[in-house]
Amino acid sequence: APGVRLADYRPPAFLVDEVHLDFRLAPSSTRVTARLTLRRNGGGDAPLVLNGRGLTPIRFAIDGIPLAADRYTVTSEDVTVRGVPDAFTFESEVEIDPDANRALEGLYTSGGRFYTQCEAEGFRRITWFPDRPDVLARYTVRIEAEATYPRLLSNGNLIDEGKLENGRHYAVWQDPFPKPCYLFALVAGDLDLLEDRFVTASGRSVVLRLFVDPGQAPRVAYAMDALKRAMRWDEENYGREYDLDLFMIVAVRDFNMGAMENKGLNIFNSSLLIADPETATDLDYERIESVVAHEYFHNWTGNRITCRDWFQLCVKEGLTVFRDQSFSADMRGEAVQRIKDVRALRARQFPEDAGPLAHPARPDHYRKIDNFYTATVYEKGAEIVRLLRTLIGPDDYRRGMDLYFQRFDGQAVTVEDFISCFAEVTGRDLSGVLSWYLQAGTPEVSVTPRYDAGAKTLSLDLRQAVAPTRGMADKVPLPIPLRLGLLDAEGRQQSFIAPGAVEPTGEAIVTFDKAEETVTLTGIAEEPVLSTLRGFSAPVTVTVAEPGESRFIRLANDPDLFNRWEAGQSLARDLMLARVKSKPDTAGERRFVDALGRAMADQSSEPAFKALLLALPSEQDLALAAPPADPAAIHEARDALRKLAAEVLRGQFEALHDGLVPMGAFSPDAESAGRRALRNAVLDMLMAAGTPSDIARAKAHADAARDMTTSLGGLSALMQAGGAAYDSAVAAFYTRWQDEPLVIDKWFALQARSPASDALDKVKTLTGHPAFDAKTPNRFRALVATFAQMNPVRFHDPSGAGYRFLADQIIAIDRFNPQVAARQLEPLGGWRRYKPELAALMKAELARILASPDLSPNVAELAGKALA
Ligand code: DPP
Ligand code: ZN
Repeated sequence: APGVRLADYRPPAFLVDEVHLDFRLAPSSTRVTARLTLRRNGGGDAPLVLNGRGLTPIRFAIDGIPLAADRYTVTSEDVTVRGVPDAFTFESEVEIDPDANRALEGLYTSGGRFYTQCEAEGFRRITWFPDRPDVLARYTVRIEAEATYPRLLSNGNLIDEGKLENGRHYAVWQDPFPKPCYLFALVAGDLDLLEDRFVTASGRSVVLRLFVDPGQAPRVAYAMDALKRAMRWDEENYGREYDLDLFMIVAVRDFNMGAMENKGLNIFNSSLLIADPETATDLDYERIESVVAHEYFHNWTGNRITCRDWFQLCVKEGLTVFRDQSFSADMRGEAVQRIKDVRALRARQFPEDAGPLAHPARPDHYRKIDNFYTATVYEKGAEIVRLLRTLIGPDDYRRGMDLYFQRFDGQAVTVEDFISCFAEVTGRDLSGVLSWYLQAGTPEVSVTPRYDAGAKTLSLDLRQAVAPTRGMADKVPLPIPLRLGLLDAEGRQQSFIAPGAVEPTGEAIVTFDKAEETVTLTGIAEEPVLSTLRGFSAPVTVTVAEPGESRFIRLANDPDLFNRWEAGQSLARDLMLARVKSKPDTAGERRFVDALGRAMADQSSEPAFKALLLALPSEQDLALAAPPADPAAIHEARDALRKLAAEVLRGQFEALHDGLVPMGAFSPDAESAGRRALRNAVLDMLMAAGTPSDIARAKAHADAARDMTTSLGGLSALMQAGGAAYDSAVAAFYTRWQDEPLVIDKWFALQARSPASDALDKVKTLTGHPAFDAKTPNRFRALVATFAQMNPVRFHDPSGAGYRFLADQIIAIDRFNPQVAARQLEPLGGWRRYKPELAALMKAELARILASPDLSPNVAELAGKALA
């Protein structure tokens, strides 16, 4: 099938002013009547074309007159109506089957309730409509159902409700803000409610309602708290107030994505809303806080100002991720948050950008837009906004955002529109920022410092290059801001005079935008150690020509905590890669481990930061760093370094583990979470040695756990050793939590990460477990995606059995849920980075997927690209 191209964008031929929807809900036969008030946009006499998929048409009418059969043509994708006037109402009635909808797009059932998911193109599975984001309409929605569905919810304000005969009832909702149909939402069923209030900066009182499965209301208290903090934060940092009198969030068990920002009625995967100390990990709390904020922030960046077309997705997603990252940094500490965000970027976006699925943050063609909800659009998109803010400074960034909200409120915009606001307030040419959105690939930066002792200057020879990506051989140089500082040989900060400045400073931002450029810093007393790309000031890889010593100095002293962490990661990576090449640097390893020990003893640094220092680069990071990768050798090399650390630092680790025992009542705050993270991290490291006393320690850790973070920390430590202690702990965990679906997801995910040689057999057995259900995305991802993405040594089994398992699962789930199926392809798509024997097996499985009958366009697009 031909794809969609940005170059083919045309404004809509018809605009919709008003939409009246009427739902008569029934699980397998819901009737939807839609009345659209349409008018021609820009003249001409084109026929009316409305999207629709899987709809059973009952009737059509124009201006109240039934449409004759020769006036329209229905296909599997749309309806074309000929001879329509310039302004008219179009009415349609369809029947749909929500129970049979396991693609979870459009209107579907979960746990006997009704939910919708319309982004990107799900609304066309509900009714005939111009399903594109640049058609903004006012919605009035009437929902009618049996009394067994007590809550009837949609966007906006409730304007009417009542009882009908036969025990039926109805509700009518009206949303005063024009919106694209992807923001439509409907929920119906038996739900419990947690209610609160928020008073906005201008003094308006907003009712906040979180809806959950019966009995779960106390478990969304944290989400409610996060919501109120996010609402305040957006007022204080972006001047944005909430605009309706009611804000609702509904949790649903079966959901393809994380959460959805439907106007006034967010719908969340229950894993991102429900939490209590016993069942949720600190990571769950952290993600709930950030996703609640993310979806709330979309009310302005996404809803009030939306995308002109789906190519502009990053204009709402990249920007909103940057906003939620900034919020989390304010809530939890900037350095730790930044390290986590960069770690996620490198784990997900860098491989994407280096492989066959690489695409610009603003792509220019696609087959299925569902396939472009990617790390590049979201995470790299956020990095570009951050970089823009670094380039122009926080004050001009805020001025540009103010102008953006003022100028484009109520409109559907492009990336160019967004950038134009910052160009206007600064008077600067920001075309370089646009280039960041248009080019795929991670820029590689190299820095060669040259110190002139006589002149007291440091010249930096800077180079940048981006490897060619599909369809884009030549890249233009990009503006790259390098935040940098200098240390002396003892690790003390050295001042310097930045290019173009007169006063000495401790830190400066040097921006270079040419393929090669030399900049000179002056006034430097002694030969410096360079600390560059502080805070990861641009999404690039950077290589500095410097003595090996420099990283040790930064690891011990850099006032920029990101770079302190980075120095440790980089040292550990090189040491492990040396082992992969069978050239271990034992002296270097010992020196690194000693440095880690000193960092652990540093009383001035936070436990959360220490936990991040101890988390050595993952096997996936190492595979990316040194292609062609040999996952078995990487696994061994990583274990060896961890084992050395466990042996050398045993006393220190044991003391930390004993000293960090949680006391008092559980609190999800960042400081307490940091202590739990560090305690788990030292236990995990000790298990690399895995002596009988370590195993006993892990068992005691698990047995005494009163929170889920500690409990899973104990279990995963026991998993490293395997054996009876692990088996009985896993069985006991299931017995205890079998009635908590979100915890059982964790139980499946834990076992999928097992490094044991029989892990794949166990995973296969688990697909037959009574609690396994591939139709619930959370459960499917817990087992299958965790195995493929988080267990490299078993996934890349030399026999190819891991690849075969994943391919079988993708083919099976594609029959009913193409969106989720397509997202599982990434681990196979990276085949070029693996050693030839493995690459051949991975390719063969991709080819088998591609050849399987009745493949969805979602999977076909990505499997095809991965092989091309
Ligand atoms: N728009 C959603 C989000 O990223 C994804 N469905 O918030
Ligand atoms: Zn989003």
